Amino acid sequence: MKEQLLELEERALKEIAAVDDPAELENFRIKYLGKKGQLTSIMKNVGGLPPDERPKIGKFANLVKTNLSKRFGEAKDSLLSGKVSRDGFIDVTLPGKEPIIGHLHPITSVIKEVCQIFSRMGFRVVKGPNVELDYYNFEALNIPKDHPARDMQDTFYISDNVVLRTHTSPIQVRVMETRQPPVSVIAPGKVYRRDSDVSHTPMFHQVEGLLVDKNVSFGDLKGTLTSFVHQMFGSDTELRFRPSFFPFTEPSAEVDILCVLCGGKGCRTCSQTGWLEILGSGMVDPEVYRFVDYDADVYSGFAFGMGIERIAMLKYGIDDIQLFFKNDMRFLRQF
Ligand code: 2U9
Repeated sequence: MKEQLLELEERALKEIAAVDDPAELENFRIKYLGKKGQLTSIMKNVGGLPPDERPKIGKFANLVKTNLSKRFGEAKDSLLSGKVSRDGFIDVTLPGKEPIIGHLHPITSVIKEVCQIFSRMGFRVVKGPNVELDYYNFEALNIPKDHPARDMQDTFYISDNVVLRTHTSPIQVRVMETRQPPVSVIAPGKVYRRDSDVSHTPMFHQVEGLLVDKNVSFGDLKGTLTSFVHQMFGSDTELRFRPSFFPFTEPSAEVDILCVLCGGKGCRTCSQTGWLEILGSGMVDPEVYRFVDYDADVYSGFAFGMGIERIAMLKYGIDDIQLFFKNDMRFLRQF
C-alpha cells in the first residue's frame, strides 16, 4: 500500500504543477482528495490492514494527504492572486494597469496659449521658413550690415546670404510683401542663435506679432499688450512699458511685469529690480515700410516679440532653460 501511496503522490504532484485554471484545479481536488477520490479510497483500505502495519501506513497516508492538500491550497492562492492563465482567466478584482497618457510639451502648450490669446483679438497665425535669406532676416528689417547680430559669432550662416533665422520677424516681412494693410498676424516658430549657457540655447522659440493699418497708435500697442499680459499672467498682474531700442521699431519699448517671485521687493530672479522683462515691442520703423512698398504716410503699425522659453519659465517657476530640451520624463510629467 505504501508503494501505491507513493505512486499516487508522485502522479498527483506532477498533475497539480501543470494546473493553470480554476476548473482544472477543482477536478484535481475531486480526483484525489474528494469523498470518492483516489487518495480517500486508498485510505479507506487502511482499516483492513494487519494491526501491526495499520499505524505506520495510516500515518504515511495522512502525510501524503497533508502534502497534497497543502499543494492544492498554494495552487488555488496563486491562481486567484491575479495571474492570467494560458486560456485567459483574469482576476477582474485586481486594479488595472494605468496607461501612460502623453500630453503636449510645455513649450508647445505655451505657444498655443499665446496664439489663442492673439487669435481671439483678431490676429492670424502665419508660418515661414527656418532657413532664411539674409535679406528677410536682416536687410528688410533695417538691421545694418555692421550690426553685431549679423556677426558669425551670433548667427548660424548656411552661406554668405543664407542663415538660420535669428527671429521670426522675416515671416512678417514676407506677409507684408504679399498683401497691403490692414494686416494683423502672429508668427510663432523656432529661431537660432549661437548662444549656449544656463539661460540660452542655440535654438529657442519665439512668438512675434504685427499689426498695420490706418491710424494705429502707440495706445493701440499698449492696450493690446496689456490685455495679453492680463490673459497670460492673470488680470491683476502689474506691468510697465520701459523705453528701449530695436532697429525695426521706433519708438520701442520693453514690457516688464512685477516680479512673480518677490512681488516687487527685489530678488535674485529679477536682479533686485522688482521687475521681469517679458517682451519687446514698438511702432514699426517707417524704414521697414520702404522695403515692402507700404505707404508710410498712410499706414502705421506696431510689432512685438517674445521668447517662449522665458515666458514658460516665469509662468511655471522654472530656473533652468536646458530642462525644456532634455526630455526628462520626471520634468515633463509635471505639466
Ligand atoms: C517686422 C517689424 C517689426 C518684432 C519685435 C521685439 C520687439 C523684441 C525680442 C523679445 C525677446 C526677441 O526672443 S527675444 O530675444 N523681440 O524685443 N520683436 S519688436 O518687430 C518686428 C517684426 C517684424 C516686419
